[in-house]
Amino acid sequence: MTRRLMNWVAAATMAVLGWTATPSQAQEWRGWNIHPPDYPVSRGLDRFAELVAQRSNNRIRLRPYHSAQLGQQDEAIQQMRLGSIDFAEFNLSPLNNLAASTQVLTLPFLFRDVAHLHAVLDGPIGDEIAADLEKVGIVPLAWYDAGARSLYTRRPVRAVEDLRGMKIRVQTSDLWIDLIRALGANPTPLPYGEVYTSLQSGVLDGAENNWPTYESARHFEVAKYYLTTEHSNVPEVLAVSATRWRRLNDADKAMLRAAARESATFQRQLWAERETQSRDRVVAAGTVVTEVTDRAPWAALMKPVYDKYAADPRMAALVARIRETR
Ligand code: BDP
Repeated sequence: MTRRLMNWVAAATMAVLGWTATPSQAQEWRGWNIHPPDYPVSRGLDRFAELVAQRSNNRIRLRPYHSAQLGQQDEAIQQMRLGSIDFAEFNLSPLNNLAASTQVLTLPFLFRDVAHLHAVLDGPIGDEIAADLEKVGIVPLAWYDAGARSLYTRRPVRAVEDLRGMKIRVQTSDLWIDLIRALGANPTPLPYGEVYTSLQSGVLDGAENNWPTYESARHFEVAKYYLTTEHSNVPEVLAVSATRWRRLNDADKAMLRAAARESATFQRQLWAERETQSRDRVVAAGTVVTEVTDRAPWAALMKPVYDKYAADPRMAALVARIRETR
């Protein structure tokens, strides 16, 4: 590069940075979301956008793109790290391989109930995990609910033996691969958008998810046996790209955090209602539910998962602190 060209590039870069950093300049942010508009996550994001527009006098305009219009989750995570997506709502599982501490939130049979999960997320452990995500370019602002995940299959499964060799879809996460393997099944990582057709064609024997997703993605049409294993309570995160975050002043950061937390309170209420509604809807449509009343034998099978993912001192300490959280 010639010196003149270098000077020009430097001047142009400063102009761009200077322009975006001007607080009075209106900015439009692109937001990624996998769910359809009426889903609790989507309504939470819409609320977040409204609050930020009001409180910034329309200076920061958040535009959530619902229904995976901006791509599947793994691509969206990369785009957010590169700064081409400004905010998003992600399940934590596809972040497991990127930020190790997120794995503790995915671990099977760890949380006693929703109140326990909230106490962990909204306290110091949540802050610690958020700091790790920030290091990889994803700045968490609030935690959204995603309920408990259970297994569902094309053929009836009543006991763990029935799962042997079945191809079960998982999200992109090594922990999830080991978890499904520990059940004797065959874990198959696939993007969310391919699950329906893969269940339909028999490429998959089953998948696992919460009631609202099983219902909204219409997986109940192609895998009608739902077994309430409730094996993971992995939550979700509302986050902003580090590229955007770095350019905000402290007042805007505080405003965005408060708006995100308020949207999470709203999302959590909607979530609780939607879980029951979704379950009722799929049962009315013919889903056969098998209740798992004793989860102890399922939890016992998870020993290799804990041995692998909760063994190093930091992880072991996090798990112990989670168990102690009241
Ligand atoms: C849903 C989550 C979504 C995930 C999806 C999945 O809300 O973020 O992408 O599961 O399994 O429950 O891929």
